Amino acid sequence: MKDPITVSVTGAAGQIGYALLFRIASGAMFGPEQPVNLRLIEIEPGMKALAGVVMELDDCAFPLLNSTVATSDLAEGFKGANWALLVGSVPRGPGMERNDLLGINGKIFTGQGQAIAANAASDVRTLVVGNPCNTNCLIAMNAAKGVPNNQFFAMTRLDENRAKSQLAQKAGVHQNAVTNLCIWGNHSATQYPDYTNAKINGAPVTDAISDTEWLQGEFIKNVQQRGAAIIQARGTSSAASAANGVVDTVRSLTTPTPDGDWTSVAVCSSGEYGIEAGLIASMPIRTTDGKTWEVVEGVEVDAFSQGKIDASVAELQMEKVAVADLLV
Ligand code: NAX
Repeated sequence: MKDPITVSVTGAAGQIGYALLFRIASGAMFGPEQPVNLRLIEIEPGMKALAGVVMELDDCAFPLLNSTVATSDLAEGFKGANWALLVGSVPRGPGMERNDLLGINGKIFTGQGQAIAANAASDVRTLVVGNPCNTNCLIAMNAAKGVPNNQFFAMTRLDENRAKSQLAQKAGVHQNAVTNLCIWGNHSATQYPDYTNAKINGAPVTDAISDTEWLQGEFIKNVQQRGAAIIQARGTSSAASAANGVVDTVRSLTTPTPDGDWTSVAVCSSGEYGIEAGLIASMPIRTTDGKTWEVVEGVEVDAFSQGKIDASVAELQMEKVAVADLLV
């Protein structure tokens, strides 16, 4: 048996946590031969529910689950973590402005970033899911002194998966036929699902879907608004598909990307594609060895795409300004 990987998960008693932990423990995230240690982090009011989740994990008798810790102490929670999955955050309440939310969550991600730097393994990779995830990731990255910026990610994989399904359904093909789908920018309603570079069965999307008005209108809107549509239908926000996005993101960052393809994840920009350096922006990413990743270069950005990317990056710049006092 290999040495276990230690995975810390915040918001572990929440709905995404409930859909995520069992998939990590079952081997869906790191494969069928990789044992895991789970370190589950909740705030005090969530600890009772978390105890119940731990009972259920015990009751699964997962062969790959080596140990489980449940705690509200960040130092204990991030101890030895190889992966920190930051899912927990405070939801936007009635009358709360986006900037209020940024400020409240910002403080949480400062503390978590510091605790990661002080307690996690040196190779720790952090994936932020809790919204607003790009800017929360920016805050955690800045607070985690000594941890390289290229070990921080924010999740846009659920958006990528949503976009692939939308295109596949429109074209009448299986979703496996859709590749090279990049989500650019912010995980928000300004995100840009780039159909111009996506492929269906290896050919441009427009070969299979000639309805440009749909591609530039309804398709983009459907992806941007999918979270709201799920809340309206289900009465609560996406959880299983979000947890699946987390599993997919980690798998993509730990296994080689298929030749010629890429995946979407928000990373710290070094100025690629004119995106301001230091912002956490979603871009096309690939890994060759399952450890190091790179931004795919040379993806064509036409005028339509550029306008959409600029709008989403402008929103990220505004968010950064709103949390400037937390980025010291
Ligand atoms: P829930 O409200 O069900 O669960 C959140 C959990 O986090 C709660 O149990 C709460 O006690 C805990 N929590 C709050 N503050 C914490 C802290 N400081 N430390 C540790 N735990 C803390 O939300 P859920 O549906 O699980 O969603 C979690 C987050 O994911 C939300 O911010 C949500 O907006 C975000 N999402 C992000 C997505 C993405 O693609 N990036 C998609 C799905 C989801 O909307």
